[in-house]
Amino acid sequence: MFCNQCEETAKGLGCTVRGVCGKDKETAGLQDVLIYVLKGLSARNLAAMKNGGGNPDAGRFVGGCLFATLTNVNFDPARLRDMIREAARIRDALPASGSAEPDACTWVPAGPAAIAAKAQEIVAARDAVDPDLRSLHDLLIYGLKGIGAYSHHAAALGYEDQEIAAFMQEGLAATLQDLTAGDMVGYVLACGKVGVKTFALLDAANTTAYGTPAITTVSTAAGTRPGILVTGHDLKDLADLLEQTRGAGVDVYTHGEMLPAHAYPALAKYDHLVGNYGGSWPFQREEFDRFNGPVLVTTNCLVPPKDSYRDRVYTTGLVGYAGLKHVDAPADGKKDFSALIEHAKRCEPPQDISRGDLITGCAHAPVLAIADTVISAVKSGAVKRFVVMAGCDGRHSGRDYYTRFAEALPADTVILTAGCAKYRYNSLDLGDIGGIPRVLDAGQCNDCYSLVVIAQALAEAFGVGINDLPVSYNIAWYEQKAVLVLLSLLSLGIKDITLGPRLPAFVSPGILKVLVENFGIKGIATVEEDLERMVPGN
Ligand code: FSO
Ligand code: SF4
Repeated sequence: MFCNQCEETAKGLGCTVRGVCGKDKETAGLQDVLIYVLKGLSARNLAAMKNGGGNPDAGRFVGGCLFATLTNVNFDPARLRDMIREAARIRDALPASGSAEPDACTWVPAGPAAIAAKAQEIVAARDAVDPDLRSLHDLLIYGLKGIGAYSHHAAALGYEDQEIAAFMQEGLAATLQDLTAGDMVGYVLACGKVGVKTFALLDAANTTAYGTPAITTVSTAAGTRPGILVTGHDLKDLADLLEQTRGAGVDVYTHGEMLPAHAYPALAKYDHLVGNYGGSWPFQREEFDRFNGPVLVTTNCLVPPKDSYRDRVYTTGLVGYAGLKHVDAPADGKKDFSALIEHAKRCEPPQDISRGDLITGCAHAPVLAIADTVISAVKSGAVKRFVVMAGCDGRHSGRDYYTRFAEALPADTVILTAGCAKYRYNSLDLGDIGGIPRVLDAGQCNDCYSLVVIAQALAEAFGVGINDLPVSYNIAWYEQKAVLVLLSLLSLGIKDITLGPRLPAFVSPGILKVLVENFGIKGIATVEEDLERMVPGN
């Protein structure tokens, strides 16, 4: 196996024996083969569409499969094998696009041995590719995985966009062609642009379905009734579960990236959505243990479970892990959570691990509603700088850098955040500036879109360019959705982003040079050095 797609990749180079995330060799190979067949499917479908035919539903399928290969989503070989078979079936139902089709368009996943051999071949073929070109291929594929994930969430709420669906297929098919590094740079930047479009689509889907978020205080205290913990990013799963648990005598708690759900009126209206439990995904093994009740995992990040709570974990959607219970989506889309709800009733209430109240819901609409206050605070000098500290959390102890950085920021700075990186500092008592919380949490990682909308509105209000605002970027990344966030920020022309805790292993020295020279990307150093650079004269 070879996988280098996340920040925690072995030795900062690549996982070759077993993933640090827990992904084994077989699963890694199946994910590689799935991407390979998706490339062939995409090439065929694009050719067919050019001729007025094609499969209009292929984009949705491709997006879902890309999502399944994202870090910490699907560890289940049987499910991945089914996806490979289905991808080949959809591909083979399309007309061949000529005699010189690439192998990805015609190769047949005849059985486990053929798939395993193909997986080995795919890894070996990487060595033959120029390192910079390979780096651009990786960057594109990982950005596409982000698009696949976010477009899947939007599609669950009925929001689809043919341009986004087509771009996923164009990007995949591009990696089969003999393109120059320059061409591939074009695709990578286009991926960022389509990323912005995807974020906007999901924002529209979420706010239409669940209302405009409001700045909300969320309790982290445990109640006295049995509970169900919902983790991941899928708001629809949470909404359906809340409806099905009405009057059932159990409480529902959010975990990790579900925290912003409390800010949506159509979700907050349920009295039995009582609070947020625990922190970010890397701490789930201790927290799920202490929760005592069932846990519904709607998306990443799933960490291989401990035996002590394994029977209480239910996966759904694209999440998979052999041996865990899975809640399927039937054809009518209505998931049945009754087994999980009955399970909860037999459980003890959660142990209390509260960390005080948390503030969330600082999305573009509620923040722009107080734009006058924010603008006056900047003009008066009460707010000297905004620091965007969005992105992911992770396991490594070095991530305490972000806690120390947040603590060291001067009292006249405001943190803008989204994603699970915030758990490193959202329970610190950083106070407010004239009523503006010093940590403005826009929501999930996809709500980085809100941060962009806020920055664009501020730039317009002050009549300056986006890079001339008193805003610094100190982004933490872990998996491929954060790669898409980064590409989207670059596509908007945002410069001088600091990225950490480690730079991506898949960025070659040559491509890093391009990113540094054209966009001013930097890695983190010490808190003191970075503070001096990002908040000059603090
Ligand atoms: Fe966190 Fe995991 Fe949202 Fe990522 S839960 S790390 S960017 O998958 O998705 O922020
Ligand atoms: Fe390794 Fe990350 Fe890939 Fe898992 S997702 S195998 S930890 S690089």
